[in-house]
Amino acid sequence: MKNFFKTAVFAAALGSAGAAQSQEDLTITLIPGLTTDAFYITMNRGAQAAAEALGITVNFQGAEEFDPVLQTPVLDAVIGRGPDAILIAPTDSNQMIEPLRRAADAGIPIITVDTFIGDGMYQTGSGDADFPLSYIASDNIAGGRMAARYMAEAMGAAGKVYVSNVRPGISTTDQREEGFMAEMSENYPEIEVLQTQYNENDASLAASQFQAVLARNPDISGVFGANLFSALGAANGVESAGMEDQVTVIAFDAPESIVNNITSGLVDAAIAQHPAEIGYFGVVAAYAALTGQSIPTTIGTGFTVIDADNVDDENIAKFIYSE
Ligand code: T6T
Repeated sequence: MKNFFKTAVFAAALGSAGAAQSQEDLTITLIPGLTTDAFYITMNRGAQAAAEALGITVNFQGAEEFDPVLQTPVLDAVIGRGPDAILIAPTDSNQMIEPLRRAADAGIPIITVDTFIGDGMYQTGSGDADFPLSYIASDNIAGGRMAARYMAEAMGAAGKVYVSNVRPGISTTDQREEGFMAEMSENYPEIEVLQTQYNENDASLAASQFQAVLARNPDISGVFGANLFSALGAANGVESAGMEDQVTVIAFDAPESIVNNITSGLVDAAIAQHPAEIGYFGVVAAYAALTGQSIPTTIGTGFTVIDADNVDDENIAKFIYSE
């Protein structure tokens, strides 16, 4: 059966199943990219707030590292327990397609949060990865562009920078890098962007990579840490080298430690995502689908830029991630 027809049949089945089941009995499982990351801990806080508001259950279950090889058995175990819906941050846009198809084939509706599979265009009737019902996330290309603009302004629009990133194949961090590169090449011809350094989500590796880039480029003037661990590592590397005054650090994500680094002047700005919003609206979207409502195929959430000017503002506190 073509994907499109499968989806249509699935949506019809979902409507009647939703109507038949008592709403209080609904159980949704949220599978994060990894369990020990303040970004996903905050997402779960939002998900639990929505679960409480709706009187349903949301379970949080995931692997300890951001790795499709570790996420797949977690997903298979969740499929075996048969929740009413799965919210998942797929850890690889291609490698998680087949594991997620097993959930869809078992009749479990899927919504992806934070990251996507395929090209992130769902319910289109084309491609082999359009079967999730919705994608709820930050606009990561726009976020990468924002990071580039903050970097360029802090550096006086000239100098040498690089991106510290996790690994290719992750939709979010790929798009941040893409947005960052596009903004730099379109608008800042005097900024040279060096080769990206991939750190496997390991802050220590990201820190030592800064030392290696510095050894090759003593005039390095900026690092963009494209996610929480990349940013932490980049900041630590800059600090160990005593280069705070020469190097601009722009962080994606806003855990407490990065916010402290803004206060101390080590990090110039953090692009804070709104993970609690992603979790909250993920659960609401799943609930809506399970109770027979139609839902948007994408829901975009916002950003808040934290820098020295607003870091102590009381309205900013809610955007700092929970640990
Ligand atoms: O930046 C977030 C998330 O958006 C990304 O997909 C993976 O890394 C984080 O979880 C931060 O560590």
